[in-house]
Amino acid sequence: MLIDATSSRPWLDNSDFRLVSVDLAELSTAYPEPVRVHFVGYRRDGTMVATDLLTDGIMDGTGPLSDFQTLYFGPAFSGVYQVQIPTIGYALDNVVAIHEPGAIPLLALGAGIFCALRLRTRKSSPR
Ligand SMILES: [Ca+2]
Repeated sequence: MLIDATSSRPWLDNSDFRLVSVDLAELSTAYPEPVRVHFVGYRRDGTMVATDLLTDGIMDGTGPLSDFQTLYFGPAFSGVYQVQIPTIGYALDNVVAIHEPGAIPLLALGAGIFCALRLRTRKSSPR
């Protein structure tokens, strides 16, 4: 589940985001080795960002929940709209992300404020 860090609610729209953290665990006690999970983020300008997160390799319980650990992404993992995880053999939960409004809505907001200020200036200036 993708969780918006600012509201703690599930997040399902198509906006840009920054990945903050993820809970990862080894898949099975049959393979008690650390797992390197590769994440690739895609930005709308065509650039990508990638990182590897490594689990602790500790199978510290009989159930899967106690084997999860929270791992964090760096600040570079921002401005992405899609993430792929081309790794097999791990368990994942609680993906935390922060919504990052796109540049286009911000430009539209800036243009709206500029037009409103010009209209206000025009109305208040003497003729
Ligand atoms: Ca573990």
